[in-house]
Amino acid sequence: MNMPISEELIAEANASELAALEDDYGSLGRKLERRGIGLAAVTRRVSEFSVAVPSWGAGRGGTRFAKFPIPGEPTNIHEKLEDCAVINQLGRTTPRVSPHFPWDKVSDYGALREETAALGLGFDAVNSNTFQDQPGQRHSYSTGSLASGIKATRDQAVEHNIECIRIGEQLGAKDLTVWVGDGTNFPGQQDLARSLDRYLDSAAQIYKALPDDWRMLIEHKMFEPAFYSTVISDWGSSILAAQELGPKAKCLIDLGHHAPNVNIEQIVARLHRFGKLGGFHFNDSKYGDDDLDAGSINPHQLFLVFNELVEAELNPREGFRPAYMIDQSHNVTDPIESMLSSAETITACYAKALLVDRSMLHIAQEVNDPMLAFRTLRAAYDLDVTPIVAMARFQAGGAIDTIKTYRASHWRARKAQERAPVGLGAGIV
Ligand code: LRH
Ligand code: MN
Repeated sequence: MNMPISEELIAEANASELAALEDDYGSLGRKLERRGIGLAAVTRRVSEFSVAVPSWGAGRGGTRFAKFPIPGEPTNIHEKLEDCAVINQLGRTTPRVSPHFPWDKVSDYGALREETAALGLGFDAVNSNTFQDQPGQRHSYSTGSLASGIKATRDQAVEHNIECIRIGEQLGAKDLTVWVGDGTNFPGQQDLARSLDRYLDSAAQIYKALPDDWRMLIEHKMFEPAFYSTVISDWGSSILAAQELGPKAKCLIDLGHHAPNVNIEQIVARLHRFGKLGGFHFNDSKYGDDDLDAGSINPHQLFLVFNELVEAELNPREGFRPAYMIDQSHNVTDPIESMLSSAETITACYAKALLVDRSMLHIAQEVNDPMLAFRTLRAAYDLDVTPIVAMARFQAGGAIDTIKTYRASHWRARKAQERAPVGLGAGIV
């Protein structure tokens, strides 16, 4: 494997951090021992955790107003994979990349799979795109895609999704994520029931094309780009569609796709209860689908989501294999730093959820002692688990301080010498 960052540089950086890490790790171990928890076992569980990075997150993102590129940002899938390899080499929790088509289209997917493996990476869920028109496209998605009132447009969208499955098979992926922006901006613009029926008919054709061991992950979103109604607007529409389609159809929760203050952790529990919890797009938001760094605004919510996931791990439903992926838009940071930071925050929330005294929690719930139940959860949330996450990373060959080591590598400055400048523009990519 050709690792992008020199192992010597990582070893040198770790050498100055290790003593402090061992001291913090030791004292946390003593604290957990007093709670009857073995630190080594938790560290092992944490080292088995991983989350996929979005290929589109390797570049700077933007809004409808503007995008501010940085020198040395990736300009194609090959450069995006290089940067994803940097994130995995330093952080050791992101061994898979979730690609998006046609943004990541190439002529030889076999070669792309080998190139990716040589970087120590694999592929997670593939994403289709029927929310933008491509040059030379026959039917515009301005009227929608899978739910469009125009049959030729629906057929084109179905065809594209099936093409994504075929590409994904060559890349070794096992999931297709389907998010459509289909909806309306005016009351009356489309019949709300017939729109869903058209979506279900199109989705059923995609479902039929899924290989036996594949899943279709339906991603709901409350609004944007449509601002009056969205065909798959919430978890209710998503689970009904997934139940209608069949066992290979599951629901994907993008944390930013809900109204402010929606209890997302309860949606996790509900989808799991009915065996339809398929995966996540982790990010954070304060207002809309802000695609901010995971846990940067509301880390407690992310912890509560993982609290439900650990409960789900303890009570698995058939086919329980949630796909964990990041989906963020890095408008003001170096994308590599944001994904290093987000992967650590997500892993830390999982670690905290593992440290909840579940028997105490369940007793408190049984005896209706809300304060004891809340304090039991909070006791885990208040723990500083960074020594666990850093030790797991260090033991896997990663950097103890990922961002400090990344900056010491001067990766971005080096890439600014090699890579073509990215043009000004607007939009997410
Ligand atoms: C839609 C979404 C979806 C992706 C896109 C890049 O808001 O979350 O998951 O296809 O962002
Ligand atoms: Mn998403």
